[in-house]
Amino acid sequence: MENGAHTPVTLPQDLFICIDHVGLAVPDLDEAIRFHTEVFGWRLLHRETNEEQGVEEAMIGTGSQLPESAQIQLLAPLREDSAIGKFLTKNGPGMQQLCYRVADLEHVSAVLRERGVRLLYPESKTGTGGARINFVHPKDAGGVLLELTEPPAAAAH
Ligand code: V0V
Repeated sequence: MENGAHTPVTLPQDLFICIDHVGLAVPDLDEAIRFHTEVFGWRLLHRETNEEQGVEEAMIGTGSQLPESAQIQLLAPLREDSAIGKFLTKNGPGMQQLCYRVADLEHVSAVLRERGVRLLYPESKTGTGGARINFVHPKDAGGVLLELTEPPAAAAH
């Protein structure tokens, strides 16, 4: 090193806050909620229909308050030609996605695109509870469909 000067070190910056949830494709939402609450003891935290994504979904958790709660998202198809409908036809019920929480989806999307990672949508879409969401193609994430979610400001940690 010249003149004993320190070379500036660029530390990696965190892109992801935590695992927000794991998504399971299920054929019947009511039956899946019943099974996961009655047999596994999860709590039903939230339920909604997302027409654009073609899903009826429920968030179940280990507690009513984040960040203590671990979350699983149960995803049932509204239509056969939806992402979940096609997944069920091809694979049957099971793990469909892994979702990372981010603080700034636009920033993280820009960084990932710059690094050659394909995001499925040019602009973010609306996800559970009003979150902003996008997805990384499974071919660019080691065979895992990766969702990125930026929770609404009030719910963010
Ligand atoms: C497909 N592939 C997967 C996969 N789906 N790999 C891992 N996990 C998955 N879930 C693989 C598949 O095996 C193929 O590999 C390749 O990707 C292309 O698959 P495909 O069958 O030709 O493609 P499609 O038409 O099934 O589309 C796959 C994608 C689609 C990922 C593009 O599912 C999509 O747009 N997903 C994003 C939206 C979504 O999932 N919405 C539902 C959740 P080979 O065979 O070529 O090697 S909505 C949600 O999460 C909400 C509302 C929320 O969280 O708030």
